[in-house]
Amino acid sequence: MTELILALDVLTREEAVYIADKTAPYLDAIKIGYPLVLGAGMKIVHEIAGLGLPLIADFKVADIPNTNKLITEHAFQAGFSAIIAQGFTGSDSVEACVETAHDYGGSCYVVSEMSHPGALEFLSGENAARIAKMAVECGADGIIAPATRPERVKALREIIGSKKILSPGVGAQGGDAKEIAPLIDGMIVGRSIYNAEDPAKAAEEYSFIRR
Ligand code: NUP
Repeated sequence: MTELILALDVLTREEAVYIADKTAPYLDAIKIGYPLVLGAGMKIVHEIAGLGLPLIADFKVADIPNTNKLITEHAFQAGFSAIIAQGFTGSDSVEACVETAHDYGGSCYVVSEMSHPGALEFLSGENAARIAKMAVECGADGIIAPATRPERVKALREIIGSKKILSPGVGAQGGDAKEIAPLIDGMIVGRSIYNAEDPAKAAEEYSFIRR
């Protein structure tokens, strides 16, 4: 089974609560990042957590170890159950996020290769592979890999084995849900659900990946 994770990148509390509430029956988790917490404040996390779904903090944490630890602590205290960190900062920074997440009984996912075209300029190929290997060595729970490049997801799977792959890039970024779903553990979908006329129906249409 592949999980469906909503990227809740709307900007207001009202939109966030409405969309999360409507789509929740079809979701396995909700990912919240800067657009929503900057728009609605961190208190939105507590409110959305009330739906009972796991919440993933997409803060792409990318600082020195001490700052990474402080950010991760803040996220878990706010009600998140997982956090996404960048991997290019190196193993000490990643370890700070992983250890802090695990101290809270949560998970940490490390971005190995991003889904947008510009990702190919610096952080794909060999560098992405090195990041994935390092993420495993640091005890991360999984990686973020691009639904826009299934062949890269396959290559990264060879490196990380049974660790989880969460994959954004389906829909608005051009990735194909049917093609990517069998290769990953969690599919992250944002605009093609929250911008749909009927977000619940749009989320339900992805339910085939959960079977
Ligand atoms: O490589 C990445 N690509 C990506 O799109 C890493 C991410 N975390 N994301 C996030 O996934 C992005 O910030 C957004 O929240 C979501 C994809 O949303 P959408 O393209 O489906 O709207």
